[in-house]
Amino acid sequence: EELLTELYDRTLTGNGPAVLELTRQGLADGLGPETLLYEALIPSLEEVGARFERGDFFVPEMLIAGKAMAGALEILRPLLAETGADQIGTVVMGTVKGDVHDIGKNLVNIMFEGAGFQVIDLGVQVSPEKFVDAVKTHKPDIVGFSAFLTTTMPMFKANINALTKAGLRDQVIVMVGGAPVTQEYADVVGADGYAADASAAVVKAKELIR
Ligand code: B1M
Repeated sequence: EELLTELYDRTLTGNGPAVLELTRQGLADGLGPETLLYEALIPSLEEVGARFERGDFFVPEMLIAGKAMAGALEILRPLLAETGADQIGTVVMGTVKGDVHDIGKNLVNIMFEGAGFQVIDLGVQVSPEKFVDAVKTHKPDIVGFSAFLTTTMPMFKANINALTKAGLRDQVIVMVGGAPVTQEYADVVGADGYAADASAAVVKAKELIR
């Protein structure tokens, strides 16, 4: 599919307007939102990351590619979240302190909404105190922590410790995820659930609230 290749290329070079146009065009041509996501946008950002690691891309390139993808995600959001599913639970989500990556977290939120969860998004750089306050206020079924850097993953443990100290650990299911996170790491910090991507996160969440 030519359009998917072009969408991949334009995301890679961070051409925001072209990415928006191609996303709209793809939908008009009958391509599903999942196809655009999993066959163009996400693979393109993976390549951006690979180029960054090799030193072929720098932070500005990573930033504009991320912005281009975020724009496309806003077009896809209503389509991915619209299923008419019954409300099945509440999730508080945030990217941990020290970490500004939010595209993956936002995608998880969209999928949660599509599955019938009410999502309270605390944004990025969320401190343990802020997570604790939100759990107290909203009494969610699940609290989700995203971390995208090996240097910010230890915040999972800090967040869990803060919940324990506040006497809330037993009242909420803790889920963790993000690019460098593994099931092993999730087990080590004492999380209740881990998922590698947004679709798996929904499956896991449904399993855990049962
Ligand atoms: Co940064 N970055 N970045 N970055 N960035 C990564 C994450 C990196 C892997 C790139 C690389 O080297 N290959 C690398 C981390 C290496 C590591 O620690 N192991 C990295 C780095 C090093 C950095 C900086 C330190 C660079 C620097 O300044 N020298 C810096 C850190 C800033 C900070 O946070 N303090 C930085 C900055 C940035 C930008 C701001 C420029 C931009 C972010 C824009 C934004 O998010 N608004 C950016 C980008 C775009 C990336 C890459 C290229 C793409 C991330 C992305 O959106 N992917 C990324 C490379 C990569 O991931 N391969 C990279 C698409 C997204 C859909 O996937 O985020 O994995 P992902 O989310 C998935 C899953 O992880 C999962 O579901 C999501 C959807 O399927 N998931 C969950 C996520 N949260 C979950 C929670 C769950 C369950 C599943 O339960 C609660």
